[in-house]
Amino acid sequence: RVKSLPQGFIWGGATAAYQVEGSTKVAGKGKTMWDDYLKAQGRFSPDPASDFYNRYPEDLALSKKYGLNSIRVSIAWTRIFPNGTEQEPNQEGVAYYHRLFKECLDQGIEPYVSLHHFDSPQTLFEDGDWLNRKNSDYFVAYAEFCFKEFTEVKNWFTINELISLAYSQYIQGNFPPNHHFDVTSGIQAQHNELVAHARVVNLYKKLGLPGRIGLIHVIQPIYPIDDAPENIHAAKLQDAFMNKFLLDGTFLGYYSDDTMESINEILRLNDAHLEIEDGDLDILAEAAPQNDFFGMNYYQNQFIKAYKGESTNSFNGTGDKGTSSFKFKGVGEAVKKEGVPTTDWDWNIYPEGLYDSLKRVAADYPNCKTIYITENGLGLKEDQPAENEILADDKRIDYIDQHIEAILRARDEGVDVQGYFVWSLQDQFSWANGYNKRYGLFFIDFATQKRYIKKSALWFKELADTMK
Ligand code: BGP
Repeated sequence: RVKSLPQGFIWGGATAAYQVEGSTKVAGKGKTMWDDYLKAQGRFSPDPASDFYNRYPEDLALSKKYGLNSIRVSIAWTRIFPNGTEQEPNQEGVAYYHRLFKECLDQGIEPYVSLHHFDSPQTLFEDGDWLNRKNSDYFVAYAEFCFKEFTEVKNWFTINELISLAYSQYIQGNFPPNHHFDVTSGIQAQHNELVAHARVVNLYKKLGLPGRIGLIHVIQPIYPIDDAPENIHAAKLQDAFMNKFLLDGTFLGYYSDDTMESINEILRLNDAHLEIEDGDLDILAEAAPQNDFFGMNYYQNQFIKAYKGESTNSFNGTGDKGTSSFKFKGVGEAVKKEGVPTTDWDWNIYPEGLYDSLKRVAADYPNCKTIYITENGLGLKEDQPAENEILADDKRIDYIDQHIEAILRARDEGVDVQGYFVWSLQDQFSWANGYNKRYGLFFIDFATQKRYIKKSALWFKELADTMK
């Protein structure tokens, strides 16, 4: 059953600063938008997370041992500029990332580095986060600092999952500031983040730096639940909001008429509006052909049915199967499809959606060159293994195996996929789910921080060896 990976394939594990580092109050670090929010919520703490701040050498050694050649990490903006706005960097934060990158390179693990992974500085968050365009100036300044400082990094991502941030903050309401169906903010945040990304890409290219740069979108392909015309239309609207608006802006450098027709219909039905300032589209157009690569995250698809009532939703952040619902006025309602399995968090398991998404991006966006799958994986509730026991996570292996299969199929048909990062390298803190949703190749006992091997790590190694 073991397939083989193409020579030179990027084979890595993914992490994000706030989800793994812990140590949120040390060495001059500033608060992110999560610190006070999580404290007030009282469900779970971002400390110690996976204690990666201290234990990165151990996790990198494990990565190497199990055949990984790359890692996704993010820089915590608030370790470098604690308020997001300072002129002078926090040297302890700068030194930490130099140590981390050095350890990666010493272990032969190539770092792929994001500048923003859901962790806006608290001060900027209070000032409107991405909705306040002034904050993008601070983001560009932070990016420029990182490019000039961390010259050992050759692969950059600007922002991780622009849609998830906008959607979770302003539509689904499960990220601070917890707005539900605030459609104006939900679309404006997408646009503003995209312009910020484009400004950073344009800057990177102007600086003539020797590395590569791109961004990360999660793609959730949307399928109508059946062939009824109203359901097909609902799926088209939801797709424009979740995928096409950002893909167009990123790789066409403008929002196509077809996309704007759908977006405007959604805005009209929800009394919402989008402001595109003079010059924004020039910035997008300049960046579109300059992305060196595209990071695609993929977990699941959505099946959609038309919905005309008032918007309402409930988020499953506990793993109690069947507790989620999503109904977006005039757009659609998420429904389950018979025969498509779901996780305890109600996520569809649908590898075909990854194949379809790769084919779609390759067909519709010629500016999208090399693709890396920058996240894909399965969240499970898992029990503490016994000393020296290897945790049997066959479900995860099966999930990853089916998705690798989809990737290799798309590749055989000409889609330029050059790598895969599993979400996640080790068990981590999950934003809206806490610690019981585990994704890692390595199990962590969060109380002692001891690492245990899961069977999926062995499977990963076996596949890595096919490249030899
Ligand atoms: C992506 C994020 C990650 C990660 C993952 C799993 O959206 O980029 O940060 O958390 O999804 O999601 P969750 O933790 O909600 O299960």
